[in-house]
Amino acid sequence: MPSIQGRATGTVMIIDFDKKISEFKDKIKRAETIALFCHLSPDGDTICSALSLYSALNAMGKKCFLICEDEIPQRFSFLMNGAVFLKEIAEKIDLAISVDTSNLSRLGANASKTYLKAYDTIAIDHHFSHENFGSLTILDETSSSCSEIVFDIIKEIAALNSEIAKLIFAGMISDNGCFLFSSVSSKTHAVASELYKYDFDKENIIYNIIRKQTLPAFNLTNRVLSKCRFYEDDKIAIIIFRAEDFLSTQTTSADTEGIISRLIDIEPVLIAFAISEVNEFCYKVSVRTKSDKINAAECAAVFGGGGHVRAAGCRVHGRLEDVVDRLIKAGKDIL
Ligand SMILES: [Mn+2]
Repeated sequence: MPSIQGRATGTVMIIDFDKKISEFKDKIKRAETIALFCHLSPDGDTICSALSLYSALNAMGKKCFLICEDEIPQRFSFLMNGAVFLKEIAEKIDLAISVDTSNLSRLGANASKTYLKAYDTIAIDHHFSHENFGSLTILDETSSSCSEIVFDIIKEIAALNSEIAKLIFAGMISDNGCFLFSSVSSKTHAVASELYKYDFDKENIIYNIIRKQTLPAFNLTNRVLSKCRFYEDDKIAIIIFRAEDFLSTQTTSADTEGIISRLIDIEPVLIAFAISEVNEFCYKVSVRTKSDKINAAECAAVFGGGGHVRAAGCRVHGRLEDVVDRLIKAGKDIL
């Protein structure tokens, strides 16, 4: 955890924030073309961090691009306001900015194809596991979302408006469970309080991002929860999304989001795993833990993944039952 010696800019605690912001401004000033990069399997935080910067930088007259190798989930389409994400971009750009991305592999093929080939690079992030890969890094591991950091950056470079406030709010609640998670701090609420000065439909954003469920996703939830497995005196819970579950409910792995939180809410459960079949020998795994004392990121790191203390992810290769056995062992090791 970084010590709080950086100037608190009203909200964000970043070491040398003033220096970093002035470097940020210099880099923006020099760049004519700017590309904003979201991580693979994009979530609300990375999408909204990118969209709000896109809006602010466009208003400054910059030529901006939004890049994400993976499809943006349908549930976020109400935030796009005409913006279009590209899967890749051929032209060499002046400035590449990654948001909410802890390491370069999270940018997929775009990391080497575009990000590293840009004349200059910036990384804005809040992951503990952040690997310094940008020529300028603006990092606050204590922030409950990357969008909160972006909020303080935008305040320094552009005028806030209701569109940007809406995006920042949407990004924040995507990562902090609508202010329910332990990562929420007085700083989080201070940012929210500033956002509420602008006119946007909070309830609609909360419905669209947190509460809304499609009928196929509801059917998928029912199907997999009924087959939930418990291990280690019910301390470890596992749900498995097989290819046939997706097929018969007409869903994809994008519809699994949030289902894992149903497991961690069960009283004896301390660690929850959601295993999602990519193919017969590859599984995408989400890890959730009940308290800060049980480190999900440490567990995911065993398999080359990463994330936060309470929520992390990785890919595990092998036959399904072997994957389950290895996860139970890794779970026992962090208990
Ligand atoms: Mn995030």
